[in-house]
Formats: sequence, structure tokens, C-alpha cells
Amino acid sequence: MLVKKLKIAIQKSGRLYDDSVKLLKDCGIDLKNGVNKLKTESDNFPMEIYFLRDDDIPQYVEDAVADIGIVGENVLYENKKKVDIVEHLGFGKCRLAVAVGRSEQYDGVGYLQGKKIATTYPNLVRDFLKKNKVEADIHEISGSVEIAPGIGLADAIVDLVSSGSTLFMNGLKEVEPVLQSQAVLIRNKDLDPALQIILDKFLFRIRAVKKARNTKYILLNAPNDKLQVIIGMLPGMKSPTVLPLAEPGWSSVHSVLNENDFWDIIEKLKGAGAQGILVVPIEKMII
Ligand code: PRT
Ligand code: ZN
Repeated sequence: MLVKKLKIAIQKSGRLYDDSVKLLKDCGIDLKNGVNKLKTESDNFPMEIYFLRDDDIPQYVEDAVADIGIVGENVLYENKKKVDIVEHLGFGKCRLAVAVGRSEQYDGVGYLQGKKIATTYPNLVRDFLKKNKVEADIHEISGSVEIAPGIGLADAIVDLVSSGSTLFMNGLKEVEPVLQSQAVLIRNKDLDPALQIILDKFLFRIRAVKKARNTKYILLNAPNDKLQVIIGMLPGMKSPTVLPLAEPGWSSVHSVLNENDFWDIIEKLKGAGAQGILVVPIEKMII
């Protein structure tokens, strides 16, 4: 019997490439001699990998040339293709934002009324202006949007921002968010049930990897008389593991911590008398 393979489209090169390949790898999916080809496959998971330009990925998935794909929400919403989002992946984070010259007095979206806006995201800008009941002239350009105000092509731009240094270097300031974006896993709307089973396995692994990325394993030593207070500070998966140390009156406590609460909790633990705190990354997490 021919084994069906799930076809995934990922970016060929660019900002999402490394994280997409790493996600597959962290999910235990090995790629055959993968780099810079149109297509490769995995030898330990029923998956074929297509390397494409990010802008083409939603269309390929809508047309079922690929079953699933990894793409930024910015590209997905701009292209308005009919696909399902099945998982937010937590990388490729950026925002689409309005920016104007640094010395401009920006006093709200009304500022944009009657102005010229340069962007590579005309659909998203049109939706944004409509929602805010502002009429402006959208100037679609294909790249280097940030130079448009400086050369007199536009009064404002709408572009992707991550660190903000591109805007800064071009004398611009970010004034209004349009969309928060990150990489998402998308799926063809009529996925074959046999392929859905493979996708479910892949998703199970993605979720275990994502969970582990946000979580740290913590080991610490605690005096027994402080044990209850310290245990109370640790959320853990169920409850922490407590083992006696060779030194009388002391125990070793093992637990897991959420990345976001990390520094807060570490400080409290130290304050409560914990010593020898070790924090280690977790590779996978299945709960
Ligand atoms: O060749 P292909 O078409 O596949 O790639 P591309 O050149 O269109 O896209 P690429 O590789 O630049 O970005 C792929 C995806 O990464 C985007 O669609 C976003 O979802 C995501 N992403 C995350 C970003 C950024 N951060 C980002 N900072 N995409 C682009 N930028 C650019 C932005 O356009 C601006 O020019 O980086 C500059 C701003 O960065 P800062 O750090 O200076 O603010
Ligand atoms: Zn692109």
C-alpha cells in the first residue's frame, strides 16, 4: 500500500526559514539533504517539504498543491486566501504599523486623512483605513517602503517592524499598530482524513515542543523548615518532587517554571532561603 505523505510548504530562504526547519527538527522530523532545493522529504516521518517564497504559500495551500504551510499572519491576511489556521507557532513575531516622519505631530488616525501612504500591504491598509473611517491614498510599492517619505513619495508608511531600527535609521517613528503578526501553521480546508491523521501527529509534537520552549526545569536545595513555603511558590506540573539531601535538614526540590514568571519566582525562592538553584532547558514536554 502506498503510504500517504503530508506536504508542507515552508519559506525557501528568509526570516522564517531557520525557525521553520528548526521546528521540524525539534519535532524529530529529519529532512533528507534539505537545503535550497525545491522539494525534499523526511525519512522518518511521512512528510514532503516544499521550499517556496512566503507570498506563494497561502495560494499553494488553498489549491492543495501543499496540504499545510508555515507563513506569517501578515502575508496570510494580505493575500486573503481560504485556508485554516491550525496553530500559532510563536516565531517570526513582528507588527505591521503606521510610521511617519519623526518631527510630525501625529494626533491619531485622523492624521492620515487625505494623506499618501506607501506600503506593500495595500489590502490590510485598506481594511485598516475603512475600519477607522479615514480616506487616504494608498501607494503600493514592492520594497524599501521606509525610504518613501524621505524621497517625497508618501506622507506615511505602513510596514513591518520588529526592532524599530529600520524606521529609526530612516528618520521615521512608529505611531499606530495595524496588525500583530507571527508565523502560523495553515491547512487546506478539505484535507484528506488520512493526511489529517498525520497532521494530528505533527501537531501533537509541535505542541510538546512549544510547551517545552516556554518552560524551564528547576532544581534547588531548601532547608526543611522552609520547604512548605518554597513548594507553595512553585507551580509545577502536578506537585514538585522532593528528595532528601545527604546533609540532614535539607531537601532537593525539582519542578518546572513558566518562562514568563521565571525571574519573579527565582527572586522569591532566594528570599525564602532556597540555595544552589539550577535552571535547565526542557527538550519536549508532554502533559
Ligand atoms: O523571498 P520571500 O518572498 O520568501 O521573503 P520576503 O523577503 O518577502 O520575507 P522575509 O524573509 O523578509 O520575511 C518573512 C516573514 O518574516 C514576514 O512575512 C514576516 O511575517 C516575518 N518578519 C518578522 C519580518 C520581520 N520580522 C521584519 N522585521 N519580515 C520583515 N521584516 C522587515 C521589515 O519589512 C523592515 O524592512 O525588517 C525591517 C524592519 O525590521 P526592524 O528590526 O528594523 O524593525
Ligand atoms: Zn515575500
